[in-house]
Amino acid sequence: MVDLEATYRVHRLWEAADRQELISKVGSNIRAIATRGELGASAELMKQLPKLEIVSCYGVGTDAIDLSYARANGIRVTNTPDVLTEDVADIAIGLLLSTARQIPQADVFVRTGQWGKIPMPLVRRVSGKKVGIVGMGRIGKAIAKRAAAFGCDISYFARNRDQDVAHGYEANLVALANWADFLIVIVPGGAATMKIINAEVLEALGPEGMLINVSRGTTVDEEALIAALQNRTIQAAGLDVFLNEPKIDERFLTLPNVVLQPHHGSGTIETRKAMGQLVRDNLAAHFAGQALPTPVV
Ligand code: 8YV
Repeated sequence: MVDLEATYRVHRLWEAADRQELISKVGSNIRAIATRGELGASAELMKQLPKLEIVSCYGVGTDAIDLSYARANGIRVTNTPDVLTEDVADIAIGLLLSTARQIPQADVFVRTGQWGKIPMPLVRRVSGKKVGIVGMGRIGKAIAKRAAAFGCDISYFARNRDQDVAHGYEANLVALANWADFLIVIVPGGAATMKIINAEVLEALGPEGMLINVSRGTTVDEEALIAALQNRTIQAAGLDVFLNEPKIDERFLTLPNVVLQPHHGSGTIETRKAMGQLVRDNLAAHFAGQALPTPVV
């Protein structure tokens, strides 16, 4: 923000007590939106900014930006790919280890003085297991690389087989879930992937199966997931993303078999710096009339 303010006149919509009042006051002069992956930019917002030229997104996912409105109205859209790939893959594996080995629960076990009084319950192994990856884009590939280093057998679901990926391809998500011990979700959000992890997929994953979601809350049918965790239709889940973040469904907070993260996959100092730089580089290139470093539209 400080860096943006050095170059631009910045209006902080997210801090405005009355958003509509701010839009009425300055909307007709706004030429750029800087936004975040999970907030995006709706057509409703963009319609109120007649001079809008560019939406620069601090995140790789652009599912919350109305891309068809932007396209139809000559508004450029940029995102921050690549710089966050390794971190999101790290958190996927971190959540997998945390969920299977119950690292957060073991931490509580030590802190609350249970160690030595009762045995720590035995947990589940990760190494050598079957990992199903839902989505084989840049981050999916980085997750596969890490899972392979754990000696895991890997198979993936995607719209199309990727000829550059040597792992098994499964066009049927239920069949992948049935095969896998762990299902890791890393598809883009949006209409095409809405609730693809549904009750049938969870049923197929089974009572020893675990779900890891580092994509978007929208990709999972949360009602079905909560029921599956309550009834032990699946064993456990590790979640970085939810519907209605940060006001997530409170039932998640009471479930012992879920590890929760506050949408923090890209949340390292190193990556957030690089993401911020890319947001500014895209804006600078646009206003200098140069090619955009990472265009989406
Ligand atoms: C967020 C993300 O944008 O890259 C994405 O699509 O969801 C994240 O990196 C980030 O948390 C900033 O809000």
